[in-house]
Amino acid sequence: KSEQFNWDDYLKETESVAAPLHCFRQSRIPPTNDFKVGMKLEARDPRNVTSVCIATVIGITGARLRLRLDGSDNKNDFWRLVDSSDIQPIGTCEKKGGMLQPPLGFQMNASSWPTFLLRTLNGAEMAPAAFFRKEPPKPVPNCFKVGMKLEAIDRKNPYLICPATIGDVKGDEVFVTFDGWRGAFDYWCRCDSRDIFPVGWCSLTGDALQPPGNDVSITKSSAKIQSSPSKVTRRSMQSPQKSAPVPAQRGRKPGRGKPPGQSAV
Ligand code: MLZ
Repeated sequence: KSEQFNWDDYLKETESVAAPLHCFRQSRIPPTNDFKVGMKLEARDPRNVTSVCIATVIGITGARLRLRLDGSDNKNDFWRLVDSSDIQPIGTCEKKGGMLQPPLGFQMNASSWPTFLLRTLNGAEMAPAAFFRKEPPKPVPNCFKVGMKLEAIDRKNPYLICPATIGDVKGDEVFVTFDGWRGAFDYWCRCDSRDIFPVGWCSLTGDALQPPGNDVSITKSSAKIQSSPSKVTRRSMQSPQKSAPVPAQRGRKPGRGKPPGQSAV
């Protein structure tokens, strides 16, 4: 097995198909990312979604920004696409008659917020309005089918985009299963979620697509794994049981949807 992950080979190996582009709420050509580290913008607080806060661009990855809310800690960074409706230029909130809020977990006394806000915006480099892209329209209806392949954000490690398979479909929702991780990272999301991407997305944006986990075809390759010490180490280090035991199975309906580990070879 070659170390470099290649979708064409992988789709053949797994005898599966990529979910069609029109199923996703993503632009056909990923939006260009002109943002620079240090720029400030307004962002919806992911932990308190009715609040609009000031955020700073901490990093750039493909079509996404790594964001940190001003006045918050460095443990709650989040990632947003440049065409996300969760971000907007500074001034937008006020223009709409809203008020900028301190983030959940604001590290200072709440009474110091107005002063903090003035200071944080003073002399700040504000991201130009032209850098924000329009969010693509919602795809209707849900056209995903069980077994289709995609690239999806690992919500437990949101900087990672990984190969995934549709494990189940129910109404407007899909069950995203991560190949080779035995269900530990799987989740249900709406079919118009901004966290799922068509096959090939990462190669277009320059993001590093994570290779599938090592728990591929547990039964078939178990003998091989035992005989190879390096594999045992890698496997146990990444073992989903260690990092995330039972809760990942929540929401998974018994009987339906292939266990991702076993479906991929
Ligand atoms: N090294 C971490 C990341 C796993 C990422 C899985 N993505 C589907 C772990 O083993 O928990």
